[in-house]
Amino acid sequence: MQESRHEAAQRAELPATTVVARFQIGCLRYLDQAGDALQPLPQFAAGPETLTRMYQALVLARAFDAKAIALQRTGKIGTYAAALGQEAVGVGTAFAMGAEDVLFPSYRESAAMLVRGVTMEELLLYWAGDERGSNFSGPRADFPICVPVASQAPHAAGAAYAFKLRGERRVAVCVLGDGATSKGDFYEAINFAGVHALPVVFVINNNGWAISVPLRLQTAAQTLAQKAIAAGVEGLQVDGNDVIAVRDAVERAAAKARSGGGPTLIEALTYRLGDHTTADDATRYRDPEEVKAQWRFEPIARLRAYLSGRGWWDKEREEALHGQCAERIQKALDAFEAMPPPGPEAMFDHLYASLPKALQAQRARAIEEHRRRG
Ligand SMILES: Cc1ncc(C[n+]2csc(CCOP(=O)(O)OP(=O)(O)O)c2C)c(N)n1
Repeated sequence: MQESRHEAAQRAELPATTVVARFQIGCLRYLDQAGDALQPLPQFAAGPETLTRMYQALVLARAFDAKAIALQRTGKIGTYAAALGQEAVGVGTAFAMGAEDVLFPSYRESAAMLVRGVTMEELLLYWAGDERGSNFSGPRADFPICVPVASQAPHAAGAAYAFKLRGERRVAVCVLGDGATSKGDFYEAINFAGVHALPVVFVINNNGWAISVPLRLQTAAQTLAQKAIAAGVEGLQVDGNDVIAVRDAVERAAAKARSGGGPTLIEALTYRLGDHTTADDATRYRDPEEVKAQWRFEPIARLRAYLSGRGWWDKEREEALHGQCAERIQKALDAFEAMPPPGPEAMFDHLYASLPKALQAQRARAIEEHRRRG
């Protein structure tokens, strides 16, 4: 059919494309790699108290990780996922949370869990395969360690939905790896969170690797933060080796969520300095030069340099802190080793709200057999 003069005129006036939206992703950083402030620090960093506590938490997390790896090597616990180099993501996130908020951690978040009040003994129990380690004496509402990649994201969105329905001013904080942002669970969770303006903060612990898969093979996107935009969620990057920046970004996102402002996705840029887990050997797929270069950016030396530069930290305090950490870890280890193993019924007891008949019979048999063997 021939085009009318009117249609032709309309077509001529329309530009070929129209820009309907523009986005930008910012990256927040307070301390450079030498520990010098790049801009005025947030209020919590004005004096030595809070920053010193954050520093202590970083050092404790690293010391705990090192001990856990040693315990795995001697067969006392199972496979362990350390956070060497990524401690600031966990510490900054946990310091930004209120006691009433709920953490949804992956398996690499011991630093955050320790700050939240999960005990080292509980963590050791968990990694030794004892589920009593997930029954936190401290943060009772925090979710247990999540090993299935990204499956904690819908849980977090669901909990945030419940907070909203109940009118509770609480925030769900979900920590995921960069590889987790390739999963459907992640997209479903951020989409749901965006639609319902839920009080949830997603923190992407972007350590550059998903086991042996580098980030460039994980996504073609320029940033992971921009994935939020498609869900109508605010997305930003933060220097994940700058604990002040992590805390500030998560604190602001949590405050926004608490006051009804909806979800935020924060991509924390960091680097995994160690193996994926104790079952991994990263030298098989990663250039040692890359790792060496990344050590210059690690978070602990950075904060120590800032504190020392202000006269808030020195060698004596550093030595004393290492001694205290070793002592605390040893005490937890002693308690862990003194803990009698769970009975055979433990593997049945937390599976179902009410155990199906067939499993009830198996449970009874397991207890009986265990009793007979003494
Ligand atoms: C649903 C699911 N698929 C596969 C795995 C096996 N797996 C364990 S860790 C991992 C990589 C995760 O990488 P990332 O999300 O970047 O977290 P990181 O370990 O680097 O902290 C995979 C694929 C799993 N645990 N769960």
